[in-house]
Amino acid sequence: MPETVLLPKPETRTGRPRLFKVILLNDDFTPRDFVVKVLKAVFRMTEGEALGVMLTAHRKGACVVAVYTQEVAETKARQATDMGARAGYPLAFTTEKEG
Ligand code: NFA
Repeated sequence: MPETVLLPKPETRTGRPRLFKVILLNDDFTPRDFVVKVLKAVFRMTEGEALGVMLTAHRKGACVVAVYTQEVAETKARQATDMGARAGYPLAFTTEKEG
């Protein structure tokens, strides 16, 4: 009889988990201070860090917020995007595989 071999998930197979960037996308509608509030709440940034990331996205179109393991990156991107949606803003965070 062939036997089923259960492989560990990729994250438990290696000491170097795949990392994902969380990226903040600019839009024309979300107020600057709301973006700063979300960055501080979800990504535990100081006011100065949050202002810098918000302004970079505002000027360049997008800014890397932070790098995490895949599940953490996707959860934080969804939480941050949901905060905007609940307030009626199109604020968007995406994730992208690092390297
Ligand atoms: N561009 C938005 C504004 O001028 C601010 C913003 C910055 C929105 C970064 C989204 C991301 N109100």
